Amino acid sequence: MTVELSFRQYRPRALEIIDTTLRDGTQSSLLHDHYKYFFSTDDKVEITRALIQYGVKFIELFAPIVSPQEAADFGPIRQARDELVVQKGYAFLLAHVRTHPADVESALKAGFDGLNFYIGTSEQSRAHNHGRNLQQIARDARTLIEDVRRNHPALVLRFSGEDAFRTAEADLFTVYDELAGCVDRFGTPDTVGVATPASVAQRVRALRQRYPGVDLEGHFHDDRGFSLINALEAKRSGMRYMNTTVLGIAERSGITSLTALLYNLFIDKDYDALEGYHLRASYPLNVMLADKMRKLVPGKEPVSLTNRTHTAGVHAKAVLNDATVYEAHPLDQFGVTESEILLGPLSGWNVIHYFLHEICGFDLDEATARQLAATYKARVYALNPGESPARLLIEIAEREFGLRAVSVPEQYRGTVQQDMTDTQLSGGEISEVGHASGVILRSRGHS
Ligand code: HCA
Repeated sequence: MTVELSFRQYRPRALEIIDTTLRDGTQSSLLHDHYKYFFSTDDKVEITRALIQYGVKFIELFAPIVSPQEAADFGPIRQARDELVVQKGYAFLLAHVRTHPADVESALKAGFDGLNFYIGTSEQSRAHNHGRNLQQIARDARTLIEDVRRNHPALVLRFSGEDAFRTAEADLFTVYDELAGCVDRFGTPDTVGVATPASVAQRVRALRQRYPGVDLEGHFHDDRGFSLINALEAKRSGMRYMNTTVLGIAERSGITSLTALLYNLFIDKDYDALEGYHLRASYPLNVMLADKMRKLVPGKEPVSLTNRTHTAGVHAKAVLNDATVYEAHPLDQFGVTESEILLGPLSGWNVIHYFLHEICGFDLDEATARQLAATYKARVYALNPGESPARLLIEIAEREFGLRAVSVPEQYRGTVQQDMTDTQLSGGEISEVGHASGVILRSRGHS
């Protein structure tokens, strides 16, 4: 069964994430650094499911013309989307297309819900990328997009002047004026990471004033470390659509991290923007992607265990008394808790691998994690209330798979504290589960 819904039937929320983990995310050099190179079809399906479960309604993919593999992967991704429609509502699959008929044709044939057109508009792009002037860009884009609009009125269409923040405002207007009548959104990609909060606010204001009927979409690269603050500023200035990726992975140093953005909107009490997002799944989402990339959730990602890890003696002691001494933000509500990351009956092998490898310090590979996950899943349903899935998993790992935690020199044991307390949970004594790695997990309900 193929489900089709028109964008015209959808009422956009105050903030719509357009997640591009499966497009710009796969352009991340980090995949290469970790010898992963690309996501498998299964990875893509799992990431699609996780994003939709999280509440994302727009997922950007490469146009099928990019490679036979991308073309082949669209079917399984769409099927995963279709299977979640009843439970989570419709999610739109958008093709990232050059303003070129061949890209458009490949996406239309595959059955995408929308097209994200782009072509460079900055001087640098015009001179060295494609050689067209502004008038040619505007005319060609209009001919192509009007044609798509006429023949496929249900599709959601976006146009981006690539490198918009090095494109003079007047130049951007020259192109966008031609297209305002035939697109749903204008993108404003900060392709090379030159934007600042001030220039973002100014640009968003100017575009909103000139095109009140067209929504705006942001895409902020992190070359200066501003991708998060720029996205927050754009949202504050009235931008509704934001490109993100899980963990912020993308070309070069990446773009805005999905969970970092929502976390900060929560801290800023912009609750309207959070409608429909399953915030407690934030950390599990980060863990899943990190594990797929064979790395840790980076320390610079705000929704990370690192932010609940305390090493200085003074800090660790104070946190044992009361976590708020060194933890100001509600990380538990974003899933940085043992109860949330870990270990229910539905935990996938990625989470199991992460827990055993990164938190418990066991030395295990992916294949072992998969086998262990199967054993764990066969037994976890038989646990009585109050029995700990984490304890069950550790027992299976140690007794049946002979795994041992990597040993840590005596003097460092107990000096690192990861605070996994779920302050939202009621009941259950707080106790400590020490591991040979030296990590102390504080959790409720463990004996
Ligand atoms: C790219 C460049 C892009 C496109 C963004 C967009 C950018 O990888 O093709 O289509 O809005 O940063 O400009 O990611």
